[in-house]
Amino acid sequence: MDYRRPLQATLGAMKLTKMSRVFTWGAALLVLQMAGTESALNTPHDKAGVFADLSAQEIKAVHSFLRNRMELGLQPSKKVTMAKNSVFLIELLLPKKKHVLNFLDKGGKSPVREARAIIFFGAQEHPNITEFAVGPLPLPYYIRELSPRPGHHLSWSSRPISAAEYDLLFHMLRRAITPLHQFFLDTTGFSFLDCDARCLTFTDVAPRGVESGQRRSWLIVQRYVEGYFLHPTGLEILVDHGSTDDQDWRVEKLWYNGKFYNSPQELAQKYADGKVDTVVLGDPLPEGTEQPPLFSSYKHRGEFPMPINVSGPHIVQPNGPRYKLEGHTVIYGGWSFSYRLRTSSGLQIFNVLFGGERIAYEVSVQEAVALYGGHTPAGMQTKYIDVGWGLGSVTHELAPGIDCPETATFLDAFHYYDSDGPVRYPHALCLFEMPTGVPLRRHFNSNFKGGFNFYAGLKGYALVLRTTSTVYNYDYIWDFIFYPNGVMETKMHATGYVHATFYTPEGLRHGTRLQTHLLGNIHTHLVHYRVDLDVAGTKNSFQTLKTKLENITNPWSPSHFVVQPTLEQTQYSWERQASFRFGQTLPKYLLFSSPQKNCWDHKRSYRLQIHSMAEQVLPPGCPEERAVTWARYPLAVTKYRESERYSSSLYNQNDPWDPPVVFEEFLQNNENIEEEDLVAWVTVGFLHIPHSEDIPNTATPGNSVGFLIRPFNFFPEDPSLASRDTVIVWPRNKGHNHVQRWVPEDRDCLRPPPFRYNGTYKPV
Ligand SMILES: [Cu+2]
Repeated sequence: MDYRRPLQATLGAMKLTKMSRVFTWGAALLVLQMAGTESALNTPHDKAGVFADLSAQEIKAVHSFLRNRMELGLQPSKKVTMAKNSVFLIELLLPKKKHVLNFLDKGGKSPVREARAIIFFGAQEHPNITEFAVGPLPLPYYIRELSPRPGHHLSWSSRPISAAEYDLLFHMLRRAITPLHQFFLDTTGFSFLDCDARCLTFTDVAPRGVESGQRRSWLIVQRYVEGYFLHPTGLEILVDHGSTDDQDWRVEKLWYNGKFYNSPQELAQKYADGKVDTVVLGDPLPEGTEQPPLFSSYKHRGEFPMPINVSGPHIVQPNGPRYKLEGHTVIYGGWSFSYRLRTSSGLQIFNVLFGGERIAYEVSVQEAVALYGGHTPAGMQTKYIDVGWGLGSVTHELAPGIDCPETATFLDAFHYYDSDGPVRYPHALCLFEMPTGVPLRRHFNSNFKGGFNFYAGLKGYALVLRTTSTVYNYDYIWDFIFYPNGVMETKMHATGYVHATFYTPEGLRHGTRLQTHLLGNIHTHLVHYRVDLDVAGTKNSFQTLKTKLENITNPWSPSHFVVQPTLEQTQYSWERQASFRFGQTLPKYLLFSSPQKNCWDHKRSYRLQIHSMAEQVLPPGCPEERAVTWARYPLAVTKYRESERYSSSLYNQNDPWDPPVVFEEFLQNNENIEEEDLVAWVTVGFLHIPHSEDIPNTATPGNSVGFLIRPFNFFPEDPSLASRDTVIVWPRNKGHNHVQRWVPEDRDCLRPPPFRYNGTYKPV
């Protein structure tokens, strides 16, 4: 992951000569073809280091630079107090696009490399959060304050929760609910004190309160067993932990099995008096080996009618990978792109080229939210806005053969998030080529006499860049997929444990009973992507195509009518016009066009195709909706602005009432979008009504959403014609048919390396 690694001389430059050149591209000829004449759009891959995440050394350099600034008064993040100044996050601060393009395309100077550092200033009268640019890397000597939004101050209460805060919360809770010890033992068999294998834990939900400035969290008390998210005890506790002095933290309220109590003492007293409607939970860990596994466990149970005890098919790659990884740049067939795993928000790709031409400058995950309904206070309170929970940082180890094929290249990531130095996340990303299982193209040319004139097919392959985010109970799998025909796809698969609350009959209005004491709450997953398309240059326009029926007199039979579709094209001039609300019909063809035309006089375009079942969840204007105004629009097209690079922030979760980033404001100036540098903002998602088969986990089939960008009159013909994976069969009258292929048939089968999984992530 070190971007400064020396690069091979063969990867000098790619030549671009309009459209013709792209057809000489092919996977087999990859490296040879990349040595060509310099041209404006060439991107030597060492230059792509501008997009590379900070290396461990760079993070250390920034951290020690900050620690040495005595006026900052920094203390370790792990120090268990809120009243301290500490560095919460360090990540790459992307340079301005115009500087990067000047560097990549015009031989301009390399943009200064800078870090974004977030400091929590808790050790002062008016605690605050301040963001800084620190540079230049690798040897920083300056610091500059950054403003997420002019005139907006980051409220102290908007900061993400830290490990130190959890530590304090846990200790405070243990103290505060001591009066409930017997109540816990009687109703759950578990406790917070002296509990060994039978401990209680909690899940906190957000937002934390009902208005800006608050930090009041509802905690769901759960039994700490395998899959504890599915083991609520029926008790939920509201804690005010807004003060920087944890001695001020208080339990404000409790909810138990449908009723509210004002204090742990009140609940304990009423319980002792026999005035609490208790639910005694069965033992989830009964003694004896004959017991079936816990319902929340991964251990297999039940029988398939036809048990299969041998392993399934594998991907093998006898000749090694057909993609190349140079630093943070991936080269595959006609594709080349750079990637980054942004600690705060997640996976991003940059400088996406096909056949040497830029298709997109950036495609990136911006936010993932899950908005819930429920009868319990925690259920009705939950609106998870996951960047505020470290969405980009919780990129845990991928398992070969399960999370990615065994043949994948696994890549580590370094995050500085609520730590005191870089933490290595081994195998956080994987990159692999896979057979898609369906031909990219095929045709059987029948002779309609029991034979054929020819058969031809192009094997279906795709390259996948994948990472995951495990946000407590839930796992998101993030994919960027590249096909040989110039199509790129993004996908989010949802899996992991559902967010669930204690079952009461009233809860059925908001979800499904999944176990004796478990309600799976309804929720909607929404994901926001930024798609900075640069379709053959930065000057693009947005237009849509749809069909309109016409009813005309049949020209060859005038007494009859012909009803048929016609093309209806709409040009969009203003941001507001190109912001499509949920509920409005989105035209089928969403086209981002270059002023350049193809040889048939059509504008060279890329089409955005959205695969989603999302709808408007919160009515515009309701209090917390301000944090997720992007979720009003399945698609909004804006003019590129440096100040509009992210649609959400680390702070939107804990201050959704007055967040620093409000996407709606990007549209307020209603800029002209004709022949401008355009950005498409795409919201995808789905309603999740939990069902019994979400036990133990939500499964990926059917739970993925995303979008594709597809060439539309961009190339004169299908660019996958350059692929050598085509097979053509010609019939022969005698003997075997003639098989034409360009890649030798492979009968070898090399074994992939044995399964290994470490599962730890450590400071470096
Ligand atoms: Cu879900």
